[in-house]
Amino acid sequence: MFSLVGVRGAFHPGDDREVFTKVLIANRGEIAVRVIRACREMGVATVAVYSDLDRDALHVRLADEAYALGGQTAAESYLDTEAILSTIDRSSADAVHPGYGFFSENADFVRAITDRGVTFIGPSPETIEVMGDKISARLAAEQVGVHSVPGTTDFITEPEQVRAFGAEHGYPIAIKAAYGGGGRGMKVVVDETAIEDAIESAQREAMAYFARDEIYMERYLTAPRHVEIQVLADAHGNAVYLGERDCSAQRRHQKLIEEAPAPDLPDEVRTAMGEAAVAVALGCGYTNAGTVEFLYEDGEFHYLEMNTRLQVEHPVTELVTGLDLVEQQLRIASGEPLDFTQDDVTISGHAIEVRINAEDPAGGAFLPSPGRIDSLRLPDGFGVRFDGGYEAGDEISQFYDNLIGKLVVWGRDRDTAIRRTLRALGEMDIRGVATTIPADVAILEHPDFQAATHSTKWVEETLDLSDVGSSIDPSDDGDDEEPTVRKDMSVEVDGKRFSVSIWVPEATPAAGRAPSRSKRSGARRGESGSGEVTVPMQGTIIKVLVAVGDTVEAGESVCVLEAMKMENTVAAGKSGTVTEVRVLPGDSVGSGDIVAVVD
Ligand code: MV4
Repeated sequence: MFSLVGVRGAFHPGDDREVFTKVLIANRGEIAVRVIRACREMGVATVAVYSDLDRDALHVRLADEAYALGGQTAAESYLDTEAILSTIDRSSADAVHPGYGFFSENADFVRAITDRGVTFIGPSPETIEVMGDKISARLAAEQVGVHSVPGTTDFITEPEQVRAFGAEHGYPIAIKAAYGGGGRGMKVVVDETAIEDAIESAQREAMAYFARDEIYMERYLTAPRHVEIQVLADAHGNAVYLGERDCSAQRRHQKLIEEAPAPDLPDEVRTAMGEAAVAVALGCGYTNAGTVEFLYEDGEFHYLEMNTRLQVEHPVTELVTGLDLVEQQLRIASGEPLDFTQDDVTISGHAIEVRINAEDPAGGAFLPSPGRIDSLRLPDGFGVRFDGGYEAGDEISQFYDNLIGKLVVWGRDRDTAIRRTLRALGEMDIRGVATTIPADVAILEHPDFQAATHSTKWVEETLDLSDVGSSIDPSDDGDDEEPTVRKDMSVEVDGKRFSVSIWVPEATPAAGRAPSRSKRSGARRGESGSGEVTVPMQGTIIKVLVAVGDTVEAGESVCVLEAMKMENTVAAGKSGTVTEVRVLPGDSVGSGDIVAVVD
């Protein structure tokens, strides 16, 4: 933990406004680190929370105070409301920053903390609820004259409704889950003959994912770009837009690269989209930082939904506007009015963010690659920023989002920014886990990306990743480093964490290195010869591929698990007969849960 020299409490050179005294960050990884940094600059004390696996994580090391939540999985730790509420009490934090994911869009959590007189750094629970429901979010935009893709806000009950819509608007048609989101359960109807099947499978999937089977429809845009507007709104009725981000380079709803501004967007579209986003924000009483998502195709934009949180890709907006969005969030949440207007917002140059995940993109597979980061060399130089959640020696756990960090690069124009991003990626060297860097390089070097002719379909349908190799070098067992003499350790006293340093003789076994990742993953593979088929991470079962009595081979898929927005097959560890199947599609499972037994 750092000790801050100087006086505690918010200070702003040149004025005497007060924000918060102590902010609890209800998150982990890079976003927790990002928030801690902004708080430190503002003179606000920080409180980290941590799971058992994160006792020594970077966000914990950087915060002024840190408290154990207990547990390993997100559900047992970062999503344990009671554990977080009691940490708020113990630490006397006066505000909570939720980061993204976890409790960031959870209205019940917001009510629970505000009931205790603690401020939530985000919008009101009512706004979160309106935007969390697809149809009410669509109606909220419609009310202020902002149009979604042509469609209906009625539930589909009869195939005839879809046939009539197709006759009027044409095909393809998207059938979506009314209480869904994230593209899950969306079905595309290409012509009249496919209506019945699409309705049936959309309802089935909506039920499996969201436990409600109401569906509605829209015209389906075949190759749109994903353009989103960053907004800031204060509690005094002021709202501004801070330009847009293009997030079209995505795979299975997982964004890979984002940029600002959106390339080749006509200025009048940019302005109209910004004004539409502000209208939506003001219309729903929005406060704090938010993002309004649009699809852009053939010169027209269509409202999609509003994200009521700070987003992963917020730094590209920071680089082109010069504004610190987390600082703005704290000021807004503490009741300050925005101290600038729309006319003061200028966009300079171009920014690109590359998400660096611990996933192996070899052959386009993007398989999770948890493990210890043996070494981490970061790029530097003009226009280069790295927002990371880990340092060398830290462990990427299978239980959480595997984002190692984000490389965010500024250039005076898009070409400069692309070249600089490639240069910076070339300097980066991560050992011990595979990373998405080879796929990021393939995207940035591709003529379609450079010409900005790509759409949201491009990575999945056009980009050929079959030649992309793994970033992990199998000959490198990570054992070539000398052990360090000083050891920094943490002790926990009554659930509160303290850092201590001890110096140990180099030669004692206590100073020995942790086993290398390759050895440990070998051991993990050894365990999988058991007849109990377990899931490697928390998620939702979307398909069960075997039934009791089936014979399976070792390595054969038993079910499909959706986790971290990706489909993962869960394979049998040994050959034999299936004697038990313990899950159904739609079931939520936690890491280590047994889905089937093979005898
Ligand atoms: C669409 C669409 C095309 N037409 N709706 C996917 C996530 C969810 N938020 C909405 N999504 C889409 N809705 C109509 N009427 C295409 C997508 C879509 C998409 C949207 C944004 C970013 C990436 C995407 C990838 C595939 C599909």
